[in-house]
Amino acid sequence: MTSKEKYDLSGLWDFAFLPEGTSLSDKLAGLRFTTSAAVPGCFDLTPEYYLRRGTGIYRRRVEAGGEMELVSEGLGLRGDFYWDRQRIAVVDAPFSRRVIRFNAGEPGVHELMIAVNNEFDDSPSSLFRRDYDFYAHGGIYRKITLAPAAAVLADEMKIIPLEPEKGKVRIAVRLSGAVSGLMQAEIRFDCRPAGVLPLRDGIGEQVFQVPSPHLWSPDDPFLHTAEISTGGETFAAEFGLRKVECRGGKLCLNGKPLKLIGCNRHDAHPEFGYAVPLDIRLRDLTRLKQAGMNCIRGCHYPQSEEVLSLCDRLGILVWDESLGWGNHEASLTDPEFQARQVRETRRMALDSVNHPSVILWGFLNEADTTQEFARPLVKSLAETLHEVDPTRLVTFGTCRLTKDICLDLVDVISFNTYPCWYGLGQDQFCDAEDIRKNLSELVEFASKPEYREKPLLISEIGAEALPGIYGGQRWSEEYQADLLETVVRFVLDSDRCSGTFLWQFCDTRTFLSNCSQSAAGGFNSKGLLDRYRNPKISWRRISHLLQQYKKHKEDEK
Ligand code: ADA
Repeated sequence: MTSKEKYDLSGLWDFAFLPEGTSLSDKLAGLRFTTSAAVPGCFDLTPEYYLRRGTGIYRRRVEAGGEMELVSEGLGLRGDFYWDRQRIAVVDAPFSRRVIRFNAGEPGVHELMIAVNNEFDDSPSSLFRRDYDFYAHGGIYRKITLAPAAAVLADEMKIIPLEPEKGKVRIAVRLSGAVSGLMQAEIRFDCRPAGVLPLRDGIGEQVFQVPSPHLWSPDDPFLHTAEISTGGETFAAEFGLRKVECRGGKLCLNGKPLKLIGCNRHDAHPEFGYAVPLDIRLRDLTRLKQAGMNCIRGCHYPQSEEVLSLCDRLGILVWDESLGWGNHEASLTDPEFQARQVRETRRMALDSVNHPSVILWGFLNEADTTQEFARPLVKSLAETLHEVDPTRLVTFGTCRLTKDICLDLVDVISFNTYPCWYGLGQDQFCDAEDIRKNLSELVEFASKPEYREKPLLISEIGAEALPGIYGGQRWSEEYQADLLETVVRFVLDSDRCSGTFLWQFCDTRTFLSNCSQSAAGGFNSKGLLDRYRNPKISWRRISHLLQQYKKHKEDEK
């Protein structure tokens, strides 16, 4: 969604650090910026502040004046924004995109300061608690841009495919600024006029026809462009014509049954934290596609615009989810937690709504959904997502399996299960029969009358493999490869299961390693690639299997 020219504020910023427990307000006056820091970047991965908790203060001088719009694409864990030492905004949700409109005062050079804090908040309303199995980095993870605020601003712009094969889409916009009363917006697709959209106080929606419609699919990821012009402003977005739906318990894309085989992928790197460079993201997703996989689950937080655009272009299907991990009753019943979850989940959906790659929306990974107290929040999150786009599918990753009492509230059943890793049967060597038995029981459960119309996904499954450890026993690369090969063969052969997201794409930093079955050395080592993206045996084994499967399918034609 573009209008005016935006200044990308990426680059070197002045930097100061306040250790854990220091309040910024006491130190603000005497702050001394002794070093520099990269934006985007994570200060707790720099040599000086390696894995430290506290407040990293980024400062930059910028030329500006009058009404301005600052966009923060994502930081963590929370950020306070100051303009000439006056606080103009607080971002209290990690990974969350924020549009900050403010008056910059007289045209000239001003000071922009962002105080980013990564201290843990363990209160029930916290969105990122210390027991999450991924690292709580401190930093500005994603781009910061600044632009003069336009007279007309686009708060929401949705292009929802209704009959994609015919090019029929619904456009819904919510504009603010100089938009009172009745107005009209001109619509163009691929730079060709397509009609006008009547607006009342900046709000309007209508069905339009895309001339020479071209479907989007993983094999042919074709993107159309839409432009909406009104009040001297033009807002543009790319979109794709594709349809995802549930049919008779199967996932279907553009009317054909879909089998999802891919990975859970943390948007993380050991050197950059969550400020992953574009080139690494492009390489990650390209090699996933080259391995024959067709999807990622963006675990466990909203994906960046950059990652989603790459998936649109590469033809990789996406499960995008809002931030949550193993949340319990205290949080699930906490009004502030509930409000924050609804707000952030809606924001995630509005930010990813025009990306054709995003076919699934999720939330609350592995929350305690075995009790009645969980249903109100699960229900309102599912309804919130369906309100943004009734054509997209909603789910959540549950490790409660057959004890889960919230599966009726979503479109797709997604089980996180770790046979032959967690729980019973800690055999030294992988027991394929045990895995098939576990998955068959889940298939049987999901085939019950009340669930059989909902597609079934194995949303997490895997085993730790320490790079370079061989022999076939637990923790070795062969053990993981044997386990994942068994899983992928089961899912490919299963008529009931629509796919799996293997846990996980690559090894990732985590915080707690207080359990003997995970996170050796502070890294979750269930990656099919190691932390620097070197393939483990499992990566080659699964890639080979998927190439064979693809060839077999082609030969069948
Ligand atoms: C869970 C969780 C993942 C990760 C995984 C593991 O299912 O959702 O984030 O922690 O287990 O490695 O144990």
